[in-house]
Amino acid sequence: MTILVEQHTGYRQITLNRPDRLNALTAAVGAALLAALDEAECDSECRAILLTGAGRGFCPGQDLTEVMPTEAGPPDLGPLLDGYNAVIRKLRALPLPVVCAVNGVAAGAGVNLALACDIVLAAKSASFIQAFARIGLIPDVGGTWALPRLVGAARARALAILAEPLPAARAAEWGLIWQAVDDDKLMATAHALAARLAAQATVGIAFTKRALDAAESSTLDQQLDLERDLQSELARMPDYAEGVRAFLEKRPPVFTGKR
Ligand code: T3D
Repeated sequence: MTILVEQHTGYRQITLNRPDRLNALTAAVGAALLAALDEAECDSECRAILLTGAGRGFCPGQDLTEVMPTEAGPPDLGPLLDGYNAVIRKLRALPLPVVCAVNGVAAGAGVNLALACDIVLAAKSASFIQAFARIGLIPDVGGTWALPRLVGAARARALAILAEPLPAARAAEWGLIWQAVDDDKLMATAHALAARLAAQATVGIAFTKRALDAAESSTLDQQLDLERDLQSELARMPDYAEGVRAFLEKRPPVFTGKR
């Protein structure tokens, strides 16, 4: 199995599972990941996702043994990238929060897969390498989009062109990820976060994702209108009623995540 899916109360853990190759991506892994995300979305009990990797690495990007130029000619990377891009689009549009626990080195498309998730934690021993320049490519699967937005133009350019490893602690300091965590605490921290998110107001989180993504290409006027519309819709949701009631009754809210 190239990926593993585990059910937990309120969330699913998806684990990239090719540890002998540090969980390198193939077309089949991309398709399995997409199917797992589709299934999670269709499960009304699933209110968050935790993505991680098996073994000592998170993901070193494309499995390079599968895209070797041969005497017959160069590989056609277009269809392969269409498959990975579908996963990136899915992660961004998923109406569920996605936590990524980067358990070890992330390189190439593996970095940009992590950056498409909503909250990225990394083990302190992990590092992020935009390795593409080492093999004559550009950052793909959303890398050129995400990098400057997360760390600014100067750092994005140096990371992309130099392809040097960025240690997890510095990645957090620069705003590439949310938090660097002691190695032995990573998975416990990630599970606690996924469980916490699974108990939050799910539709509110989905709308927050939508609004923040829309803001990347909106004017202030457009964004103000979108916020008004989404907020008006949320005010009709049971979780809003519960949140206000719980506040007034001085107790923790019990959100259902239902519409
Ligand atoms: O090309 C296209 O289709 C377009 C799409 C491109 C998207 C991309 O992701 S391009 C970028 C591809 N990735 C890389 O260039 C990174 C390659 N890997 C590395 O540079 C290093 O492995 C790491 C820095 C990530 C980790 O180094 P280290 O020393 O911790 O581990 P290692 O010994 O290099 O790797 C362990 C094993 O995993 C090793 O196999 P072996 O020798 O034990 O049998 C290694 O070959 C394998 N492995 C690591 N990365 C890949 C890989 N096998 C296939 N593809 C990989 N990307």
